[in-house]
Amino acid sequence: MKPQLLKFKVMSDGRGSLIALEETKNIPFTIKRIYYLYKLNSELIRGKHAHKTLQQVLICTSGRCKILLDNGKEKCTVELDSPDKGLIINNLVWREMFDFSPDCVIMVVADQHYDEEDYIRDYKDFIKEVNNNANI
Ligand code: T46
Repeated sequence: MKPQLLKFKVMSDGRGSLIALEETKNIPFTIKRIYYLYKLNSELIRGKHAHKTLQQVLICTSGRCKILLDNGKEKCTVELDSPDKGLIINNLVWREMFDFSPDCVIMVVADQHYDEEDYIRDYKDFIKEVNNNANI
C-alpha cells in the first residue's frame, strides 16, 4: 500500500520555524482531538490496532520514528523524521509505531473524540472487518 503523506508549509526566518495546521485546509477533516506521544521506549512497539471509523494525521514534531501500516492486503513502513511531514491514517488500517529516537514526539490530530469502542485491537478481528467491508 502507498502511504498518504502531507507536506506542510514551513514559515522560517532568523528566529526559527513555524507550521500552522488548519482543519479542512492542510488537515483534511474537522479536528476533534489532538494528543501527543513522548518519552517513548525505543525497544517497544505502540499501536498494534486499527480503528473502525477514526481518521488521523500523525506528525513527528521532534526526532523520528517508523510506522508500519497494513490495510489487510498490503503493508508499508513509513519513516517520519520532520515536523513538516504528516501521515494520514484512515480507518481500517492497522498501525504499529516503533524505532523511536530519544527526542521523538508524535503529535496526532484526530477527527473524533476518544472512544475505546472504535478500536480493533485483535489482528484477526481486523482482517474480518476488512473482509466484511469489502463485501458491502
Ligand atoms: C493511534 C496511535 C497513533 C485516552 O484516554 N485518550 C486518548 O485520546 C488516547 C489516544 C488514549 N487514551 C488512553 C487509552 C490507553 O489507556 O491512553 C492509553 C494509551 O493509549 P494506547 O495504548 O491506545 O496508545 P497507542 O500509542 O498504542 O495508540 C495511540 C492511539 O490510541 C491510537 O488511536 O492511532 O496512538
